[in-house]
Amino acid sequence: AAAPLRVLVDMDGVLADFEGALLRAFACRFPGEPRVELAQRRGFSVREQYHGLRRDLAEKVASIYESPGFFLGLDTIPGAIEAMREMMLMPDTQVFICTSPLRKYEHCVLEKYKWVEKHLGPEFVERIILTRDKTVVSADLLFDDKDSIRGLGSFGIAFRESGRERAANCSFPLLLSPGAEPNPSWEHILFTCCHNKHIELEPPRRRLLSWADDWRAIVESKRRK
Ligand code: T3P
Repeated sequence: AAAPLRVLVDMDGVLADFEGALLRAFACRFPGEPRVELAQRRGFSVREQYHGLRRDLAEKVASIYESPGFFLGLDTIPGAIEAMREMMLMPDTQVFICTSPLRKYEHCVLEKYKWVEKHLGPEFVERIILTRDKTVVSADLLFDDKDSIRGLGSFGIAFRESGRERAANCSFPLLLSPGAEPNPSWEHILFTCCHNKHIELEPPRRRLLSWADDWRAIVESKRRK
């Protein structure tokens, strides 16, 4: 019998539409401010791109995703729910939702759990892995829209921002590490999202263009022959 395959599926950008909701809420709350349309998004961190547009917009955009109700209100990514249900029923396949909470975890953590229960059901709540470092989780596959999966967060912004943030980072040297596990067991499949579609992957790295793309073939490619 084949060994069971373990698949990690990221949440924001893969199951839940973080970018769409963020842009809509930003435009609604700050109608007079410049914004980054989805076609113009580059780089994983929305905060960093808004900071580049005008320094004070970083705080404004962050205030949107840190607001109560933001994570719970995210729409589903097309095809995601159906794909998760189907994957969950595949023989010899273990499916987990692997998601990182914001550093400001107050609303985000609870709302991620509620979102999973609302859209996928309680059996998937059992399968949530909440971690700021996905490199320590062992699996065969990780579907994630973040182009480089590191450990504890993304740091570009911290260096370019206030001394306070820089100081905060310095007191946690681990924040600067690339992830506690230098050789993660999973193969990262980049899930295409507005902010990563221009990135050219180094072979043999692979993408899933959407849930309409052949995720089943990617899953099957990892099974021991
Ligand atoms: P996930 O690991 O499910 O993709 O950082 C905490 C979560 O919020 C993480 O969830 C990613 C998401 N997020 C973005 O997608 N873009 C951002 O700019 C920020 C700050 C967070």
